[in-house]
Amino acid sequence: MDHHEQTKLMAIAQNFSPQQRIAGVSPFGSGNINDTFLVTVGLTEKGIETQSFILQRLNTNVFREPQLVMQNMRIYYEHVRDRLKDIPLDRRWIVPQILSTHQGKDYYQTENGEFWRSLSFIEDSQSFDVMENREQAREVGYALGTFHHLTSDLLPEKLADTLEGFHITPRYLLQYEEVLAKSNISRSPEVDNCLQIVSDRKGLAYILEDAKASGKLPLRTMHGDPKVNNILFDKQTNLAVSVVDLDTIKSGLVHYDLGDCLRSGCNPAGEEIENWESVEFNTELCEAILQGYLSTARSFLTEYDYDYIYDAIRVITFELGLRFFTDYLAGNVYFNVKYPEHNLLRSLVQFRLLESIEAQESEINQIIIKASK
Ligand code: ADP
Ligand code: GN1
Ligand code: MG
Repeated sequence: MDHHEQTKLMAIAQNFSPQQRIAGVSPFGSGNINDTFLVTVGLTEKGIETQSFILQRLNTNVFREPQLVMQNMRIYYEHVRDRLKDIPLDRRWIVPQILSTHQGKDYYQTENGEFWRSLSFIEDSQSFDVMENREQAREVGYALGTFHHLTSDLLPEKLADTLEGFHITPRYLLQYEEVLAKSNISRSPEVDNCLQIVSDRKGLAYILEDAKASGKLPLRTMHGDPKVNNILFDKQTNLAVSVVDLDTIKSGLVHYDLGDCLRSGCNPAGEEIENWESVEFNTELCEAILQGYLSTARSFLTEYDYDYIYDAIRVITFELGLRFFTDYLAGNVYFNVKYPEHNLLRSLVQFRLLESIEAQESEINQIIIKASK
């Protein structure tokens, strides 16, 4: 980050902390959508750094109505805060707080339309891009189950839809077909592989939406983006302490959430690995995530919910592969990329993960049956 950028970010950060001297701003985390920074604040004249907060530039190309994102976050925050006051959890559990500007607003907009917000920093925590062992995997399952448990009485219709079509898999298929028809992408074995995988599996796109339409799966409050690096772990205890990245909370199927947690948590090679052919779905981690999830989510799940867990894993993996591939074909307009083929590589990873899930269908189903008992 150059000096000019640093000065600009410090001035923006100052709006969220008018009384204190901003000591520094540095890039933080590894998200694909927003730009995240850690701000350090010097509380004394000498500027000893004693506090931090998170500063984020919302991607307004993705979130066209960012005020609605903040409205949802506030509804969520207040709901969960009140619930935890009544029935606290038996562990450290933190809901990121929205910091107000000195004008009392939940966000700050620059003259050129950039949309900034700040959140309290969850101290002594860290996130992981991949799960390294069963204990961690169990914890991400617990964290998602806790999120669903704490929002099970938050009426989903109170939440605005901040990203139309998000996790409506048939919509992504339609978009893919439109983009493909216009694209003049050069063919390669990798591109052909992706084209074939999508063409063989179009039916997958309808499984969860059909279950929703027929009333088998109800609408609930969902997180929308519970991949493993959106779960924070306490550095001292190694226990999950928070769920972050709350931009996509909305009314939907919790299956997309559980599927997303499993597809990201059971891929120890990670989403960004170059050697995509080595990607495998790890069933031991799957078992641990499900055990953690069901330890808190069992109370509100129905018989049908269990029936669709396997489908949820393959549908969301297919959906994400399709989203990355479509974005590659469209010229990388949605996900942040580091080089032009980045989204192609990401889609190959997800599609290989999907093949591994399909190859282990009966084993995964056994794990689901065992965990549900
Ligand atoms: P993106 O939408 O780009 O993924 P996130 O909101 O997930 O942005 O933030 C990126 C990363 O920053 C997260 O994966 C997490 O590691 C870290 N992070 C976000 N919010 C907080 C917070 N309040 N406290 C500590 N770390 C955070
Ligand atoms: C994006 O923001 P981030 O990096 O946590 C994306 C998710 C994808 C994920 C894949 C709003 O999540 O849907 O599953 O990338 N978020 C949005 O890494 O599109
Ligand atoms: Mg994130």
